[in-house]
Amino acid sequence: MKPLKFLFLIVLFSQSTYGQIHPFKGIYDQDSCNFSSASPLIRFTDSLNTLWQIGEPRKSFFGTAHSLPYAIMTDSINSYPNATHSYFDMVLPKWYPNVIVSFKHKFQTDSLKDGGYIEVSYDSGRNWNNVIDEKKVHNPMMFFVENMYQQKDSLSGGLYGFSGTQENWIYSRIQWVWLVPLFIHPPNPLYLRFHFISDSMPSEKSGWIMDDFMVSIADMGTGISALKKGHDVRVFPNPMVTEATFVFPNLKKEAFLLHLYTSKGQLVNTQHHYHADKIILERGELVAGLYSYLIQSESGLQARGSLSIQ
Ligand SMILES: [Ca+2]
Repeated sequence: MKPLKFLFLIVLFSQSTYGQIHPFKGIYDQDSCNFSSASPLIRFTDSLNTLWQIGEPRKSFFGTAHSLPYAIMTDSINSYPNATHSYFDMVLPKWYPNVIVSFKHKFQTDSLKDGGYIEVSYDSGRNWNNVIDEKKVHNPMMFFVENMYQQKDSLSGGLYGFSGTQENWIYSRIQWVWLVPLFIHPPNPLYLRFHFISDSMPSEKSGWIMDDFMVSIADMGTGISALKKGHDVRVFPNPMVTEATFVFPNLKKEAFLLHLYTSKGQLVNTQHHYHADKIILERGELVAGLYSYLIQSESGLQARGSLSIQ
């Protein structure tokens, strides 16, 4: 590849049609995977996977993992084969009203032919769309990316994706914001699928290496007013054992979200309800302890309180 084209490609990835990630009132990390131990975030659903390996890189272009010792990559030793297509999935634990998915990566492929792309599914893996088409396909309230490919970075077959050579680790981030209106908030967990494809022309290139996946949320905190008084929300029983009922006035028949946080501030449960004036929280996998809840309405009403689980 000519050096000039090289530079052009790298510049392409560092620009974005969707601007920068919006931190609002702060970004809070929720879940991560650095490949030093098994993580429920990463799943191998491609039964024909011949490509993706978690391990220690042993080819010169990859160098070492971003966080030692392990990363996920298209073969730890050999160049990627021609005419290949393999993927792995990332399944977010919950749908958050706004979410940022980030990862560190580098790649070496035949430019505009072989490379990687990311798809998103809102229905647990039945339908997939390229994540760069989010505004066109799912139209979240806001969608931002950093260091991502664009709708003009084509791989073979016309798919949009990363290709060419990215020698140093780059930090790519994707952000969805769904807070208002709540009724379009997707009901299922967000699935991401990381694909790697190559065409029929052999090449001696390393492929794609990724590490340090992170799921974060941004604290929206904008223009929210409290429900009239604290006692407008009743929670019973509190402490709860198997379930608790949250009752609140909902005269405008708005959609409401309930968020439950641990005492350390980690979001562990999000529920959304349409037109309800009560929300029943099932215990599920929640361990005993003290939690705090936040209830938010479509128009920005909110109430906070604490909930004890025995
Ligand atoms: Ca690592």
